[in-house]
Amino acid sequence: MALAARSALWSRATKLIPGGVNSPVRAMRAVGLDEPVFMRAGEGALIEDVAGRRYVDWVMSWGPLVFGHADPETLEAIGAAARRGTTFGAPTEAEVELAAEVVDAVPSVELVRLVSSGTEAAMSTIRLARAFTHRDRILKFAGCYHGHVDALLADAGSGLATLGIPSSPGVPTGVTADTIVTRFNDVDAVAAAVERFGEGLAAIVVEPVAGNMGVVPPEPGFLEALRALCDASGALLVFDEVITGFRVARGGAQERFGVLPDLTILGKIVGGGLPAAAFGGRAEIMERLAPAGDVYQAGTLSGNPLATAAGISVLRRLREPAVYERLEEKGARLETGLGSFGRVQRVGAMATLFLADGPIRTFTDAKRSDTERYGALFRHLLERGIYLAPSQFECLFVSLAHEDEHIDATIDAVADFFAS
Ligand code: KE4
Repeated sequence: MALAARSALWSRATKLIPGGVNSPVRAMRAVGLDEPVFMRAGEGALIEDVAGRRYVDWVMSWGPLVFGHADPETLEAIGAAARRGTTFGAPTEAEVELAAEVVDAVPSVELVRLVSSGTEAAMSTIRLARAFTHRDRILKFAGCYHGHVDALLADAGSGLATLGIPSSPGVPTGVTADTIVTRFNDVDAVAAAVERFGEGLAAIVVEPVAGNMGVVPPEPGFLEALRALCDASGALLVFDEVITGFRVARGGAQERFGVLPDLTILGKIVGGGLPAAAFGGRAEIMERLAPAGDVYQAGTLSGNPLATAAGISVLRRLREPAVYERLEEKGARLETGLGSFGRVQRVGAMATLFLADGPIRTFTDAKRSDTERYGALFRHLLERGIYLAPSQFECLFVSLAHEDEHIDATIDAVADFFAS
C-alpha cells in the first residue's frame, strides 16, 4: 500500500474509530509516532505491515502467540471447528477439554470459568472474591494492570498505601473508594495496608511477575509475604496471570515461584490467539458462581468453539517440557545480547529493555526510564525491520517462532542505534 493510501487509511480510521484504534497502546503515541503502523499479516516470528514491509515481531499481539503468527496447527484446529459452525451458545465438548488443560496445568485451579477477555476475567474474579469473603476492599499495586475494570482503574494517592483515586474519567469515586493501591515489591507497605484496611479486605490482586510496568520480577519473599498476609487477614490472594500464564512456566508464575493463590486470572495464551480468557481457583470459591452458586457471571461467546479449538491446540502442545527449555534459551540469548544497552529484566519468555539504570523493583523505579530515548530506539528499530513494544512499560514476548537469526538481528539493530 503506497504512502498516500496508508495516510488515507489512517485518516479514515480516525474518522470512524476513537483515536483511530481499538486499544490505546496501538496508536503508538508513546513512541512518538503520529500515525501508527497498520499490520496486515503475520507468519512465525514476522509481522507484515500494509506496505508489505516485514518486521521481527516482539509484540506478538501482546502475548497470546507463543507458537508465533499463523501457526499451522492452530489454524487447522480453528478451520476444522469453524466448518462445524462458529458459536452455539450451548455447552460443547471443547469447553470441557480446554478447562481440563487449564486445571491440569495451573496448580491452584480446581474449577475454571471461560470468558472472552482478561478484563472480563478480572472483573468477574473481583466480584467472586467480594461475594466469597463478604468484604468489599481490593488491594492492588501501582504499575500493575488488570484490564479496564472500573475498580482497578485506580492510581495510588500520595501516601504509601492509599485508597485509590480513579485513574480515568467515568470511574465513580465510590467505586475506587474500596480499592487500596500500594507499592509492588514492598512488603512493609503491603503489611501496613493490610494492618490499616485488613478488616474489610476481600482480595490482594497482583501480577506475580509485573509485565505492565515493563518486566519487574517479584523480589524473593514478596509473593510468599502476600500469601501470608492473605492467610492472616482472611483476604483471598489473586494472581493475574494473563501474561505469565503458560509463559513463565506451563503452570505460570505460581508454578515457577511455588506460591499458590486462591484465584487465578488467565488470558492471552489460553485462547491461542483468539478471544478467550479464564479465571479459576479453589472449588469452594468457584462453586459460588452461577448456576452452581449465587454469584452472577455470564457471556454470550464465553468458551466459543473457535477460541476453545485454538486454545486446546496450543495448550496441549505446551505439555511438552522441552517447549519451556527452548523458550528459556531464546529469552536468555535475547537478554544476554541486549544487556549492554540498558537494564534488561526477564522471567522466562517475557523481558523488557529498560533505558534506565537498574534494578527496577517498583513502578517508581520504572518511571525513571528515558521514555524519549526509548521512542527513538523504537523508531530506529522499526526502520530496520524490528518491531519492539511501542511503549517502554510493556514486554518483549518471546515465542517458539523466534530463531537465533531474529534475536541476533534485533541485537544488531539495537547495537546500531547506540553506536549512531
Ligand atoms: P484484555 O482485557 O486486554 O484481554 O486483558 C487485560 C489484561 C489483564 N491483565 C494483564 C496482566 C494484562 O496485561 C492485560 C492486558 N495487557 C495489555 C498489554 N500489556 C493488552 C494490550 C492492550 O491493552 O491493547
